[in-house]
Amino acid sequence: MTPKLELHLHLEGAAPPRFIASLAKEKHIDIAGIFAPDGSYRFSGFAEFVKIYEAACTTLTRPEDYQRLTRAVLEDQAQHGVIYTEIFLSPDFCGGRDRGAWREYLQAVREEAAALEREVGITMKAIATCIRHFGPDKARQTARCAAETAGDFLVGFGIAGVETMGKLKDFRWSFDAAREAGLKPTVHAGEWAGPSEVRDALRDLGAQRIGHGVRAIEDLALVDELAERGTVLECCPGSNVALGIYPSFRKHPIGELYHRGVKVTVSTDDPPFFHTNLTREYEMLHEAFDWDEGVFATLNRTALDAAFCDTDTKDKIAKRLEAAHV
Ligand code: MCF
Ligand code: ZN
Repeated sequence: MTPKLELHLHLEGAAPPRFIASLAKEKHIDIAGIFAPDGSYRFSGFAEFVKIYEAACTTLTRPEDYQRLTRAVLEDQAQHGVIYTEIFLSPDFCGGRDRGAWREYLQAVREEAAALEREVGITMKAIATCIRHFGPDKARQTARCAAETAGDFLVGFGIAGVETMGKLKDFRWSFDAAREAGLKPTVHAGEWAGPSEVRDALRDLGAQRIGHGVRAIEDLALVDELAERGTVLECCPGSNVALGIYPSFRKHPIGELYHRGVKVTVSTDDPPFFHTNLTREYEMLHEAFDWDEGVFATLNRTALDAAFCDTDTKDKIAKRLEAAHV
């Protein structure tokens, strides 16, 4: 199987619905409304997605819940050939932005990730993420949690959530604090809003990578700029199609962005919500654009170059990629 890197995956968003349903039952939390009769997550459109995502998070109340979740998610990724993954985690959901609690959650995730690295050979790093629709004040608390725990496991700082709310420049303090602590910045932009959000992410927050970024395609001068700067887009085509931004993989701009020299990578975002996994994403891209192993090897190499981890980890992953392509 092609070894794969994944740079854009929300930990709670990767929780299988059965996992969340069983925690809800255990804790007598009534979230039955978030499930369809067949047991999958039920939502229609982005606003409802955000609502049920956050409802699912109410079942994750202890570090050990995140520990179990980490195991479930990494085991699943390893099944799809993922050897390196960066996962979004938020102090907002892990202990309600309390710095002591956040440390405990992060430690639980980190220990389980280390166990999985030994057991199935997948390397995980974490990106602390603030939530745009919670506003800049809460983001500052999130950034303080993140800055205190920056290191070889927590390597990045990001922002996700409702892109049409607020202005990115209002989150500058948080991104500056995170950057000073050594965390590398990635910004969800150009998904629900147009190219101007991508420009803001670069200018106001100094984003090294853009989460999604696909709507940059609506401004070809920006596309050229992204290509020249070498900014990496964390594209999640299946997510965009499932949420209705594009009608199909064939109509997704990842093909044209790649063709125009933009550095693109492929991730699943929130796989059980979008009925996808990385194997399916590759298959759909093969069908839509005739991408072959050579293109996928390029995308994985791009992901490795753009990874936020230390150089020793990069060297180790590079060797595994090379071994697969001789
Ligand atoms: O990338 C997708 C869609 N665009 C924006 N935000 C999210 C996506 N998946 C999860 N999120 C948000 C989610 O609503 O990320 C936050 C939640 O607020 C969690 S980050 C650990
Ligand atoms: Zn995302």
